[in-house]
Amino acid sequence: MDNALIQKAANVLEENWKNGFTIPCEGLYPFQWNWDAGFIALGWMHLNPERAQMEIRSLLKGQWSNGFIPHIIFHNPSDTYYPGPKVHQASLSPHSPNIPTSGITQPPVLGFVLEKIHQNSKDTQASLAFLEEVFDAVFHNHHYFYTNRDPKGEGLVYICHNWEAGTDNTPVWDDIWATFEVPEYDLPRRDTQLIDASHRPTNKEYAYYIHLIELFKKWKYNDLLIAEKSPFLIQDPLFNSMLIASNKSLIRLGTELGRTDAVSQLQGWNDHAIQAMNTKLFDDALGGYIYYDLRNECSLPYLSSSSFTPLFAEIPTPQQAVKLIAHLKNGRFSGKNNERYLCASFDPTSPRYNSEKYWRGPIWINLNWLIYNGLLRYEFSDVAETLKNDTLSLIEKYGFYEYFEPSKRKNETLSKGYGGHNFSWSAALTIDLLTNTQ
Ligand code: 9WN
Repeated sequence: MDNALIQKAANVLEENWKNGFTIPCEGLYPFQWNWDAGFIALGWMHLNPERAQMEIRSLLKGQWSNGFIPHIIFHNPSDTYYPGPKVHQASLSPHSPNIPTSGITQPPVLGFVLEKIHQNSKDTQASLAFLEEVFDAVFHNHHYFYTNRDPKGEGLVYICHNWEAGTDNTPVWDDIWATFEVPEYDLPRRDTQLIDASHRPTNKEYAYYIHLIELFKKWKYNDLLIAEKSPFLIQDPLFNSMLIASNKSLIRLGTELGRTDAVSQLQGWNDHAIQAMNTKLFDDALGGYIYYDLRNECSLPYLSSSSFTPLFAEIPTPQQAVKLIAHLKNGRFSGKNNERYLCASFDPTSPRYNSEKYWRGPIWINLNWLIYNGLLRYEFSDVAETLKNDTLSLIEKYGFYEYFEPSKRKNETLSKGYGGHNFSWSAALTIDLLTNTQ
């Protein structure tokens, strides 16, 4: 079964490879996306290491002069996606490159992706040469975050748009949307024409997403103005965990490359960041990491799959880790009798939970991969095994969908996953799950 599944996954990546980079999904997402590129490179590293490097090089072509890496690089024209380059207008920023990009970012996975590619390499000399080529760019990106997105010097960086989170319409944002009004926009959406609209965000939610982009354009994507005025300013546990995990990887890689200054800078950021995660973003009563609304100065007390991702960066203390896994075994996320596959993207006991809609409940493969690897790091091998088996059985049954139904009972009646099909990171991470023995 493993070889056949790996072959099917390889076919998906091959189909989505566009001569230098990989699109997440034909039609639905026709450009290069930031954190997708990282996860996709982890699939390519097993199949074709040269392509893993090309994927990263292509992403870095979109890097801005201040170190910022956008969430979409528009390498190629396409009219199947809204909002495209004309809406984002990144060229309003003096830092933007000469290739069209968006002006918002996504979770910084590149640091740990580089380390995994390096560990997996059979040619150490070539791998070191590649690291020499890209290390500074990734370090510059981390420098950008800590110098521009942590206005109070707390060790935690903010995101200013829901698309920066990657978990685009998590119900956590419902509280934020309630704090401001948006005009009516003409929304020439393509996503809802391509796939089942009930799996996608509503037009009302899209109006908020577009409104934020319009504000940033008015401010020419100036970070100081965004920090001062953006109605959406969130410290996100997933985003910060990715940054911390990537810091740790860059520390190890930088040590190997003899980059002493960068390493001590990264170490300083990380010590501060880990402490802040465990004090400010851990909710002891809920037993998990939560978001903090920096604009309205309040915690957002909801559990989501992001709540578990600090495990991946080895942030939780052993006591905190025990609280986290309680939700995954006869608990809130698994259900009292483990009647759900792991891991729902939002707290299934919440009235805001919707098991079919985008990030409001369904299972996503990249989050499962992060949580699985995090559980292994804490030696919770039985829950890790369950999570891996759940992931692979959904993929095996339906194929490489974008997201999946958590309820075991409901799955008995389904013949498909949710969202886009032949989705690249679902394929890439399946390959890694089946290939990597840790
Ligand atoms: C907006 C590409 C991206 C993922 C995100 C996922 C979805 C885009 C969209 O697709 O977001 O960035 O248009 O819905 O939510 O995590 O990176 O796969």
